[in-house]
Amino acid sequence: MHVVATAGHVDHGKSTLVKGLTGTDPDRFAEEKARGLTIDLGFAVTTLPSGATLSLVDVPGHVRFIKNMLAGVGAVDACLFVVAATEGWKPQSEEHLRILELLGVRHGLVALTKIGPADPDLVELARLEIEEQVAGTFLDGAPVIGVDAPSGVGLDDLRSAIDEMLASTPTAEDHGRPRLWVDRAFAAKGAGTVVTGTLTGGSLRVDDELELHPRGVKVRVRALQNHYSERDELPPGSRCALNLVGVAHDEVVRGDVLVKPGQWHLTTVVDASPQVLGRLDHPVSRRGAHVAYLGAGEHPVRMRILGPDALDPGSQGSVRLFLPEALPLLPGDRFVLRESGRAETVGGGEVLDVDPRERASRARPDRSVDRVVRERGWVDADELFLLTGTNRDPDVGRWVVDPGVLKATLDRLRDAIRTAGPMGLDLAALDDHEREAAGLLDDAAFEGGRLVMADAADPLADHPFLDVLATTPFAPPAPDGVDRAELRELVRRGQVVEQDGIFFAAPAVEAAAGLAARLLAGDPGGFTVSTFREAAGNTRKHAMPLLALLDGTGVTRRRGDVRIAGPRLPSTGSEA
Ligand SMILES: Nc1nc2c(ncn2[C@@H]2O[C@H](COP(=O)(O)OP(=O)(O)OP(=O)(O)O)[C@@H](O)[C@H]2O)c(=O)[nH]1
Ligand SMILES: [Mg+2]
Repeated sequence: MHVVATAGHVDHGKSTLVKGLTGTDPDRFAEEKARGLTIDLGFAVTTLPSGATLSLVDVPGHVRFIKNMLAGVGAVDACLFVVAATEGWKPQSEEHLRILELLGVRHGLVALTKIGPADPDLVELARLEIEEQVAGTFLDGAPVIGVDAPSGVGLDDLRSAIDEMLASTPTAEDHGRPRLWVDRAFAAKGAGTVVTGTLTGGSLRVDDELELHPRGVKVRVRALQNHYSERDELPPGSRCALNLVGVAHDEVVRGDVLVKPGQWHLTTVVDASPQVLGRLDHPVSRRGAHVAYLGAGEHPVRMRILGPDALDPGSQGSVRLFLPEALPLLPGDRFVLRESGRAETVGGGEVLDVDPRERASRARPDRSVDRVVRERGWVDADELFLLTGTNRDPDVGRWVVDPGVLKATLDRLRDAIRTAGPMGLDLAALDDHEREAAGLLDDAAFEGGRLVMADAADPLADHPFLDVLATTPFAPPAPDGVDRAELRELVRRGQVVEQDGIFFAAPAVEAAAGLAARLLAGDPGGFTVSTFREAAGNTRKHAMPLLALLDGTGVTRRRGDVRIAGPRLPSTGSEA
C-alpha cells in the first residue's frame, strides 16, 4: 500500500488523470466541477496490475491554492508529476517540484498529458524540456509517460510504470509511534466527527486513545476506514478516515495532529536547516512574514537565522523557528517555508532539534544524538527517545550521560569520599545523578547509607564509645564528644539502641531482658520499677528507658504498676 500525490501546474490534467486511473473524480466540490479547477485535495484509490493498492492524493495546481497542495504532499511516498504537452514546463511545475524536493520526496514519475491535442513536435519538445528541468532532482531519469487521459491513451503504460516505481519505493516505516496530520475534518451523518489524513510512524486501531494537538484534547477512535472500507487496524502509509469520540468536528482543523499520549515531545521552538531556493532573487533574513508548512498545517513563524544575518539564494543554513502553538515534532520532520508577503516559497528542509538548549547566538544544530546528550549532560533515556527518535541504552540508572560529564562526576565523587574521611560520604547529601553514578565506582562501596572507599577499614568496628558503654551497661554515660554521624551509624547498625535520649549498647538491652526474665521467674505476678532498678543497680533515669525498650520489644508488658511476661520474654536458662 502506497500513497502517491499528483503535482503540477494548473489545468495540466492532474484530476483528469486521477479519474482515468481510478474511475473516481477527485474534484469533490460543486464549485470545482463547475469551474473545472481543483481547489482542495481530492482522494481516490485503485488496484494496480500487480495487485498493489495505490492511494492517490490529488492536489490543486493553481498558485492561489498552494497551501492546500502543501497539506496533501507532506506524508506521501511518491509523486505522479503532471506536465501538459500543450504547455510544457510552467511556474507551478517548478514550484511543485521544489516543494517536493524540500519535503524529501524521493520517488516519482512524470505523466506527459494532453498528447492528443498536442502535435508530435510539441510533445517531443515538452519531453526535452522536462528532462532539462528535472535534472539533478529526484525525478532525474524518471520515466516520462505520454498519456491522453480522456481517450485512455497511455493509461495502461502509466499503470505499469507506477507499479514498477512503487516496487522500489519504501512504504512508510513503523516505529510504533503513529502520527496523523489531519488534512480534512467534517461531520458525518450519524457518526459525528471524522478526520482524514495519511498515517505515518505506526498503526492505529479502533478504540485507541489519542491526543489531538495543538489543543491537547483526548479523543478515542470509534471507527477506522481506508477509502470507505471499515478496518479494525490500519498500518502506517494508509489513507485514514477516523471517526473520533471526544471532539466536535468544528474543533478540529486541517493541520491538527493526532498522536498517542506520552510518545512525543511537544514543542513551540525548533532548530532547522532550510535550503534556500536557488531561483530566489533576494536573501532570506529574519524580516518578512514567514509561514512554515509542517505536516498538513501552515504556521506563521518567527524566524531567527543562526550564524549569519541572512541566507543567500541556493545556500543552506540554520534557523530557529518559533511556532505559535506546540506540536509533536521530531528531528527529520520536513517543512516548507514561504513568505506570505511576497507569496513565494523561499525554501525548506529538515527539523534538527525539537528542544534547543543553546542560545540562538551559539546554537549550531545538527541531527547528532550525542550533541543532544552533550548539551544536557544527563538525559533520561525515555526523554532522549522523545527528543531524537533514537533509543539509547542508559549509561547510569535511567540516564544517558555525556562521557565527559560522567567522568567529571566520578572524579568529583572520589574526591568527596576521600575528603569525607573514614566515615564516608552521606548518600543523602548527593543529588540523583551522583547517587546513581556512585554505583559505577568500583573502588568505593556502600556502607549503610554512606559511601566509603572500598579499601578503607570499618571505622565503627571497634568504636571507643562501645567500650565506654560496656563498662556500665545499665547506666550508660551520655555520648558526649562522640561524632554525631558515627553515633547515628552505630544506631542504624543496631550496635547502639537509643531510647528517650539515652544510648544503650545492644548487649545491655539483651542483658536487661535476661534480668527481667529472672525477676519474673522469681515472682510471675510481676515486678515494679524499683525492684528492677535495684536488680540493675541503676536509677530511674536509666531504668525507665530500659523498661520502655523491653515493653516495646514485647519482652515485658506493663500491667498497672508492675511488668509481667511479654510474648518475647527469654527463657531463664538460655541467657546464662
Ligand atoms: N485532450 C486532453 N485533455 C485533457 C487531458 N487531461 C486533462 N484534459 C483537460 O484539461 C482540463 C483540465 O484538466 P484537469 O484535470 O482539471 O486539470 P488539473 O491539473 O487537475 O487542474 P487543477 O487541479 O486546477 O490544477 C480539462 O478540461 C480536461 O478535460 C488529456 O490528457 N488530454
Ligand atoms: Mg485538478
